[in-house]
Amino acid sequence: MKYTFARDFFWGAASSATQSEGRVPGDCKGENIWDYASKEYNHRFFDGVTTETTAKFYEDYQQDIQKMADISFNSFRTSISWSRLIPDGVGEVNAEAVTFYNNMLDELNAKGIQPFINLYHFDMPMKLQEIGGFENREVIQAYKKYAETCFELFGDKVAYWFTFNEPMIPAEAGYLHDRHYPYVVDFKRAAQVLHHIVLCHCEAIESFRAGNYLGKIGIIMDVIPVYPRSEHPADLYAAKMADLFYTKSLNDVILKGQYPQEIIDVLKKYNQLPEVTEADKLLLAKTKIDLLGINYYRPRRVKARESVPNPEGVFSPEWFYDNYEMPGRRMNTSRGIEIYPKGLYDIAKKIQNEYGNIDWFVSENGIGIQGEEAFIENGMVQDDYRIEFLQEHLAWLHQAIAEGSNCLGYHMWTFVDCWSWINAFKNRYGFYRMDLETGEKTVKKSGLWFKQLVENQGFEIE
Ligand code: IFM
Repeated sequence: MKYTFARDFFWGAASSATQSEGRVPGDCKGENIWDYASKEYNHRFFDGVTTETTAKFYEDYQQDIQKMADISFNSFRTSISWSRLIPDGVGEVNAEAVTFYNNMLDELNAKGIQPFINLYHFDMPMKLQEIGGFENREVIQAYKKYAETCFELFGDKVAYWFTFNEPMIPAEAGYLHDRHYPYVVDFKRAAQVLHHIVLCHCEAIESFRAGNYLGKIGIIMDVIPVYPRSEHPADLYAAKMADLFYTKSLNDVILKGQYPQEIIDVLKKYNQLPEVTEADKLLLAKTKIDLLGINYYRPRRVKARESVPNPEGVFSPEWFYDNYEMPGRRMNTSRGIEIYPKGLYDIAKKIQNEYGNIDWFVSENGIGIQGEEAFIENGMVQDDYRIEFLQEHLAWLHQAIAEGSNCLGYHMWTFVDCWSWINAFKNRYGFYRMDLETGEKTVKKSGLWFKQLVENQGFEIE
């Protein structure tokens, strides 16, 4: 079977500033929450690796971009580090950062690799976190100013902008589930953080439209499609609630301009509603994006709860469902998550049927593997599992496109093995392997397969 994609399909990979750039003396970067947390809460990070040691993109960007060209990328997403550009979050702009981002963007454009630039990928400047981060409404104006600074400085080099990567995560992981700094556990505060993030997104889009910048702007969402254990009404309710909390609430506000009434009702009932003003509602209603990025890694399988939640405990979406371990599910044991390629098709159908078939692309998809050195033969990681993963996901994506989905591209996570939040370098995702001792970056078998894929505008399997 042959899978052919459009000639102008975007092919490439995604990364982020904090996960790839690293630090060098004299870079004048300000501290962000990850620089701080990976030192102060070092025990929470795999092997104690901090943000100082990432994929060295700040130093290696020229060679790295050549390596992207070597495997035929036509696009690449990264983010601007807010605390590199504006070390205190507000105020003075760091001239070193302006030079770096200008050079990096020029290099990408010169190599025919379209830069996709994201403004916020989990990395709040520490100075702003000290006044409450996204919990503090003042930070919305700081973010707006940061976005405007980026549009002004780099607008002539960037055609695709994104306001946030996975906007749910800073709220959910940082304010409810104790994974990201500031390690707060409080649903109502998480909901307020999420609402303020959504307002930041809207404000940045307002500024982008007002400035008449060239190009398109959107947002990158992580979507975990939900599947109930059975058709029993209790399992269906569990699935509905998991989807409402983690996906629909955010998708609806971004793509339909309002929070679903069901989430308002349930949060009111449990006294967890964030503060939302009438002016906020008007802003949400009028904000429209041009392009949606979807990060897809796994499904969420759920069943009806088997116990009653502790009424004195911390309110959370998990009050309404239990996770379900489906017999025979196919696991990526390195990450403890299920591999389910059809999930990508299901997402595409949802966008098509429920969200106006908006233009979108796969902004992340990938497989993180621990101990990948075990697969090195003759100096190259023989990652056939990654090629298989790509083929299976692309086959489902191809089917969705054949059925009318407006999917414009596919970005893998990630270009070269990089630092991950909490897991640091435990799981490797890249098309290139990063040797942490020598800093050497060598292509994996999947990188060469990807090159063929792009050059042939598709692939064939028997
Ligand atoms: O590393 C992350 C990225 O920052 C956001 N999406 C998931 C990736 C892999 O875990």
